[in-house]
Amino acid sequence: MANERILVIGASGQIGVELTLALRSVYGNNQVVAADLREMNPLLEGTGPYVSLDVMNKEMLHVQVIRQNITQIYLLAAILSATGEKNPALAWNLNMQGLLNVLEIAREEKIQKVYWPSSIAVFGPTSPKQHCPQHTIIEPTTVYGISKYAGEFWCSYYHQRFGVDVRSLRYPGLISYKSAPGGGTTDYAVDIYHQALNKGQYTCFLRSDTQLPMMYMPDAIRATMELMEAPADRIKVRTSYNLSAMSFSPEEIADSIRAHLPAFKMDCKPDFRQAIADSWPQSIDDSPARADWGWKEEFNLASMTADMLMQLKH
Ligand code: NAD
Ligand code: AKB
Repeated sequence: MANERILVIGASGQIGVELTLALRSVYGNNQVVAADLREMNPLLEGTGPYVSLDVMNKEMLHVQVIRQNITQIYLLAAILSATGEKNPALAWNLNMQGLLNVLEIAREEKIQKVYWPSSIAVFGPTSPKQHCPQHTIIEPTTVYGISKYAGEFWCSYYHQRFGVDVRSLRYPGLISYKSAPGGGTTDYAVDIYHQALNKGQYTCFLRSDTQLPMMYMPDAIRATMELMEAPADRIKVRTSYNLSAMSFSPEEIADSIRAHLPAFKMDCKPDFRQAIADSWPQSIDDSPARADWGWKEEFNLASMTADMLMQLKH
């Protein structure tokens, strides 16, 4: 473990900040190199090495991997669902070429492990709405979902064909208090807590009864670390594992906030993101993740809300 050198690409983003800090606490600050196109997130300052890097520039990425003696790569740079619908070509380019650059360098440099997240966005309107299984009809209707589904098969291909140990999770919407979300359809479930505390009011861009699968960031980080630490023979799904913790609608999260802030008010003005949300399942069956490497969530809606409000008040 002491010899691992880990590169986190997209380290200044919503997941990247917390994953970098978690990896540094396990592997050592200097063993985890944070990399991003944008400037270092202030929460990473003074916690370890940072390089400015564009994952689309394969040569620059290759040089960093060799120069830093990298043994594991976590690729988090991507364009998410809502931003992707505004600029489909850009989303496809980054989400696909970024992954292919990493997989190819991982193959050439015999990188020990690669992590790349997929999303519940792979599922489309023809997938089951409730308890959507690991293996089912998958016909995504967003460019983000199409790029994630294609990416899953590239991961599986590099594993079967070249032996690259690449692992992946289909995250649900992630809720966090440390760093802001970056252009997804589930971002309302972060903003609502900020607005509840700052203004006592929130206007949601989804209909109040829109159920979506969600997860608190500490569970998502732990799932990622547990997946990556599991022995290779326990990883039976080489596309991407379904992963689940809770499902709720805007009215249910608002009710959970009212248990702490009774005067909180929410209204809804659905926009283009409603169609994206409507195309996704409302709940996910993640039994293969539970059976293969022992996944179990810790947070539900009530315990997440209590923690979010407590953390954001400080
Ligand atoms: P984010 O937008 O918050 O962060 C992405 C980071 O990548 C940003 O800091 C951005 O500057 C960086 N980046 C963009 N282009 C880059 C480039 N060319 N080179 C280097 N860095 C670049 O996204 P996130 O929410 O942290 O998501 C990370 C990954 O997890 C993505 O693959 C996303 O699809 C996936 N995911 C996220 C969620 C969620 O709810 N946050 C859910 C499912 C899947
Ligand atoms: C998004 O809303 O785009 C992401 C996701 C579920 O992949 N949070």
